[in-house]
Amino acid sequence: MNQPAVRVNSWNEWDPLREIVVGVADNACFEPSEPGYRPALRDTDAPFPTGPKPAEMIDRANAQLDGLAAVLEAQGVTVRRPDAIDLRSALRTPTFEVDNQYCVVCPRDVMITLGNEIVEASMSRRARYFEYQAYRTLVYEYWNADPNMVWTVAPKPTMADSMYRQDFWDWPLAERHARMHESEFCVTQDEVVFDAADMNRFGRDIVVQESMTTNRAGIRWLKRHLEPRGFRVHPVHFPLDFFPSHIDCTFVPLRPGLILTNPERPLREGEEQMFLGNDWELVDVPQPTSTNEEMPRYCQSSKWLSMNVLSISPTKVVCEEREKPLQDLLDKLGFEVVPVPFRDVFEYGGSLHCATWDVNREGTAEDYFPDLDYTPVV
Ligand code: ABU
Repeated sequence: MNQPAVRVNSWNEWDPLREIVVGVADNACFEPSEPGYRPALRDTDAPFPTGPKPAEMIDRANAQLDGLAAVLEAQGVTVRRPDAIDLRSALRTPTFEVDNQYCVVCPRDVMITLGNEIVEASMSRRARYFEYQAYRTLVYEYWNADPNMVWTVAPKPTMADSMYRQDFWDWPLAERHARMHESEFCVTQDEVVFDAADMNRFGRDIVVQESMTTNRAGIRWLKRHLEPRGFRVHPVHFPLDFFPSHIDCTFVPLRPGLILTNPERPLREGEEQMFLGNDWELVDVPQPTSTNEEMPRYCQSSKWLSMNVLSISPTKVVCEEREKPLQDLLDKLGFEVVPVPFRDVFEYGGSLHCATWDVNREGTAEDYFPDLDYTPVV
């Protein structure tokens, strides 16, 4: 069968899904400690493991990733997979060295589709600098097949020691609380730094979280790049999240007019106005079924992976199978819920939204914020 000419088209997080990439756990390693990241065990001060992950852990994660792929295919969605690249060798670049890479389980962190454009993020961590390579076969395929597809690679930062604020990791919680409105984290403001998963897509409006993985220079780059293409880019902040990284466990749009919100991470005062003033409802999710302490042993993400759901359409959502309180809320809000087991994937940095990257959804560039007062960068 001939493939349609338009292969790359996705404007938001909820339109009916046609084609998606699901990550793979092959060759995954424990994430190394580096200036932009300090993995730690939850239950002990023992050192975090290093090097390749054991085969049985990888097999368990792959079984759940394959399970998600099968569920999506049964829903009529085309599922693609990244290349299983070598992640186990040490890297040495002119500006940094790292013992091994991490994994290619979470395409959402690296790749984003903005209409007919695919953007490869700059990334913020050394062990993830070359992760884009796992997606290049797919990107070339889309680029060769779709004459309207635009492919953009964001500037690569040095990831040299000077790009990071190392004392960040030692700030006591009281100091973090006192500094919570400063939005200064482990990356400095000198270079363009962003992970793709700090963005939500709402048609022509892109919301981007300032975080440990996205700095103000990164947001400036996104504005200058996207505004001439008709997008409006809105920085947002969640000051009570002292270690913010990726917006999709904090602020999750599910259909026009509805965003799931994290009750422990409210928006900075005033930032909710853009949404409330345009008839969007912000609905707090229930507490997750696990506390942070009960999350899988090597998982570095928070309990709020519970709300890291994936929309198949504006009426159908894939949700982790244990998260019954959230499933009940989604049901009350009128969604059909597709439960999927996914906890064995958590230690690879995410849940259902993180582990996917939608390349094609039905729909076009809509304006969901008609009453917005917006001044583009000059
Ligand atoms: N990669 C998403 C993790 C976000 C969180 O831990 O809340």
